[in-house]
Amino acid sequence: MKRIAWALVTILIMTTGAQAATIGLDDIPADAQWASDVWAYSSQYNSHWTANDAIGSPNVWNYSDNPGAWATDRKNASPGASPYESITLGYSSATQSLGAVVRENYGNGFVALIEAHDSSQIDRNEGWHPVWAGIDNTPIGNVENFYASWALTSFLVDALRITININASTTWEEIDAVALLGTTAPTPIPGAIWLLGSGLLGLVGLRRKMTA
Ligand SMILES: [Ca+2]
Ligand SMILES: [Ca+2]
Ligand SMILES: [Ca+2]
Repeated sequence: MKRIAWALVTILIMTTGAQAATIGLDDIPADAQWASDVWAYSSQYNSHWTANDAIGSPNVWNYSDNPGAWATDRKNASPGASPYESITLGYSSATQSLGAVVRENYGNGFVALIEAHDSSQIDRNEGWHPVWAGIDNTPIGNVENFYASWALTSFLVDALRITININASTTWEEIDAVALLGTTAPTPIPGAIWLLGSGLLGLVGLRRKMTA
């Protein structure tokens, strides 16, 4: 029994390593940074919906196909083609990081993978670490701030590569802005993390009872 309880705790700790939720702009901590420059992108729609449109603080306020955001040159992938596209954004102050906020303004629910770049690696093709992968359940209908969190990196992060699935919706998938979160977690604690936290405390309590 004791062994089973600890296995569950271990699984929960591993699970809490990477989480996702949506948060308000006001919940983004003061030490978060909006992207300062574009390192790379797989495609961009045209001179209006560019990778540069994902730099800086948010400027899209309505759920819409909006030239204030980055869009890829394909609305959807044709059958058999890869539905994945990416944008790589730089940040002016390298920092340890525990999360990111991807502001989604159209076709929401498309983030598939986030990688963080170790600033000590000068070669921009090297030093990439996957920090979040999973299901993005961001609801459609409103501009949403998708918050992905992970265990604080040991290295300083100076860029994020966001891989999106353009088949997440039948319309365009668009990113208005991307924030790199430093060492301060957003408050209030998103629902999903809170629930897992209570489960973890519950199991620790259970273990105490059993060994008493
Ligand atoms: Ca634009
Ligand atoms: Ca699409
Ligand atoms: Ca923008």
